[in-house]
Amino acid sequence: MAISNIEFSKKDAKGLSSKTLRGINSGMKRDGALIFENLFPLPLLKRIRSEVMRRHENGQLREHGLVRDIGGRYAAVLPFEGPFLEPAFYANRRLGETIAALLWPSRCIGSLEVVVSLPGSSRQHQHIDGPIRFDRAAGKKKKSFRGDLSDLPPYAVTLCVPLCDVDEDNGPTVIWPGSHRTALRARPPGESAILRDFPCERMVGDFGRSFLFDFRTFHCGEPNFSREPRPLLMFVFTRSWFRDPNLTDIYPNVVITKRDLMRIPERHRSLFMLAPAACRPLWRSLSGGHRGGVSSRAGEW
Ligand SMILES: O=C(O)CCC(=O)C(=O)O
Ligand SMILES: [Fe+2]
Repeated sequence: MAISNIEFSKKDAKGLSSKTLRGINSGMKRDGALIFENLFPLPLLKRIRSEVMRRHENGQLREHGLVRDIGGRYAAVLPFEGPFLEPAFYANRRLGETIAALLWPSRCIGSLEVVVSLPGSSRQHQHIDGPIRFDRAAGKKKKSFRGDLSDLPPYAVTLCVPLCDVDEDNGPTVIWPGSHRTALRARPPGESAILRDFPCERMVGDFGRSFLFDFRTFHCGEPNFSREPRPLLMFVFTRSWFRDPNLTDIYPNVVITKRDLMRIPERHRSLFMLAPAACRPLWRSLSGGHRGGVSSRAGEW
């Protein structure tokens, strides 16, 4: 069965209807993934695309935001600036209510990245984004946690927004729906078990379509055979206690200036709790600032 397509209707305008919420919850439970046809207004997405392509073309993404670069596919953290500061983006009502249905009451932004798959990029290895493991040492051996964690509710989800039309040739993301229930087993499955046990679905579609997946859902990016880059926005939401193990060596994961944070309406501010601008720096006078980031300079993060 194909990944559920959530089409928001007029009934969802003043709060998601119980039918839509049922679709969201049952789709995530069954597949660990959902597709949205009309989450963001197209004019906003066009502004976001121009902003991302400008920063890609002038080299800023690589110079200031680079997280990883493998096989012609690079990921960079984006700052909350320009169109990303529009409430219609970060506090989009339909998105917020979807995230609340999955992670409420403790949710925050985990990161905002763009993955640019360049012409000629190769297939990415099949993976999940942020595993949680409870292994421990038993003498010289590793002991896995034997309990069944496959029923755990989501702890982190990624909203993916391709910033172009995506077809079979220009590097679609491939998802193995249902595979999220296997990721936290005592022995996580290998690639061949996932290929054998789950169908795969390519996330192709017109600009404007987006998809959401559980951190435990196996996926990968396919090669880009076209002549154009394929930019994919990855907007991560997590429970407030979760930290993405793939981002431990970068800082900050959420970039917003103190000034812009103060302009975010108070009811949305907790979304940005992982930004240095949202933290209270301690011991400043003795240590001379923390990691050079949370300094006493006004307006800086
Ligand atoms: O490039 C893609 O389609 C997927 C990228 C991805 O899964 C990742 O960077 O973790
Ligand atoms: Fe990934």
